[in-house]
Amino acid sequence: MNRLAKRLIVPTVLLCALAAVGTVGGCDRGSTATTQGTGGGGSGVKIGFVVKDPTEPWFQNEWKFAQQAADEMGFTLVKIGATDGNTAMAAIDNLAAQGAKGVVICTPDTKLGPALKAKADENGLKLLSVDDQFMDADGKPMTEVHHVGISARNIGKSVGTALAEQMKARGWATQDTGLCVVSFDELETARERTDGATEALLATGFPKARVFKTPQKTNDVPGAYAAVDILLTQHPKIKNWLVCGLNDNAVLGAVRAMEQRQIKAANVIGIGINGTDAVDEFRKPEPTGFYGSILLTPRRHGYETAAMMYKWVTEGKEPPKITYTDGILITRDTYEKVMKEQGLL
Ligand code: FCA
Repeated sequence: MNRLAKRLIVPTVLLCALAAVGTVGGCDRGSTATTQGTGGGGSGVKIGFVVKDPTEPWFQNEWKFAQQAADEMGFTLVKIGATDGNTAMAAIDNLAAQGAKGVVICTPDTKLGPALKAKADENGLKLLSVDDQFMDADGKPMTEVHHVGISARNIGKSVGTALAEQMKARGWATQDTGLCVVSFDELETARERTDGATEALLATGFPKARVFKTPQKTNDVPGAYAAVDILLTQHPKIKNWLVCGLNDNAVLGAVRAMEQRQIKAANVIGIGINGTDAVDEFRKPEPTGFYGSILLTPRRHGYETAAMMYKWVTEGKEPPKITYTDGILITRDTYEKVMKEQGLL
């Protein structure tokens, strides 16, 4: 299946499957489909939770934790996967028509911020953006929309520092090594992460001339694979690669492209972001070039955002305008312990 087809069809299929076990259908709406919570709903309050990529474990975790809040607090959670702008806009109408009072959203397109905000206002829905902050017409963050996001630059810096430490541990010479930056600069949180990683590595004395940025066209594993494949064609002589990107998918795509070129795992240090999407990789019997990930806090992004919204619509308790969350490095050796502690495994 080609990439476009995958992006359009897979979420629909997945959500239709979810809808089949839930109480509400909605598979007649293309990639928009909704599922309602199993429990709760006692308060009669409905809250929407829209995510840009329901196939990504990160977003599945957000939904799982948001559902916990719904079950505990007794409201109905309406989950909507919106992989494109039209679907995201339609999701707001759909929620309003169902009588929802608020929506938590990670939009597939941050430039839609003003349009999404206007639509939410028009429909009397309270709005909280999560992960990807809305942009205004000048490309500046829309600070008037309440937001929960990661401290992207600091998390990126943790990636850069960990790359430098692991490079040192492996005794790599700088002249044999390159930094592969899988970039997605149109998304602010992505740019901040990869810039932060690069900055921290440069601060350790790594030369700027050995930093190679390669843009991914789509924010998924195939998009990163394609971007890194081009980079490797351009630089066939580099022996060791450090890899950073916006999330685990970006680094997984890079690692797969390197494996395809017979670059050994021992010559690759990839460090992702999310952690939730790295579990299958860490479970492989042999280590791969995917060395580690900065584990974020999906519980805070799912449970807390949904709970904040519930309190806002029921008690008038306005959430903070901006909340930043942090992360912690996990590797093959530590992920099980750390993720168990955080209720993620
Ligand atoms: C963005 C990324 C996700 C996740 C989230 C916190 O939305 O695309 O993978 O990292 O930020």
